[in-house]
Amino acid sequence: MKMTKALLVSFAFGLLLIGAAQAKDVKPQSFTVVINAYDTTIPELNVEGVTVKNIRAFNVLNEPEALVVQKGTPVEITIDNKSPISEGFSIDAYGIQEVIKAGETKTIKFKADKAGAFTIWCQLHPKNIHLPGSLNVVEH
Ligand SMILES: [Cu+2]
Repeated sequence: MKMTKALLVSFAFGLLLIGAAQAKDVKPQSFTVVINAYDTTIPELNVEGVTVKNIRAFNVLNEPEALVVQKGTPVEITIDNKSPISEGFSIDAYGIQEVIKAGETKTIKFKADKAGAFTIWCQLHPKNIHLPGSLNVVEH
């Protein structure tokens, strides 16, 4: 009797472990990346006695800037482009190169089967106006 109960408990525990392992394998990890543009104008700035007028800076960045995922996990990234112009979304190591029009949302899917830190960048515009993002695929 005591033996049977112990067996049942270990069997149930085993099922739980199998269930957890399967859920971990199939469940995709979802991210939402918002591409935002910031247009900053400083009307007047005095630096060490020199006055500079109308300093304009235009920056585009991905929010959040870093995505972290376990190696082997299916990944879904929804990209929401809030920039007033088309933006690019590239991850070279994964062969991803998308163009998202202004105001458009696009979802991409892939399996994170390569470990490492990969730059997410915009292939359409000069790199100096973009703050690049990163995809970090970590080993178990
Ligand atoms: Cu861009």
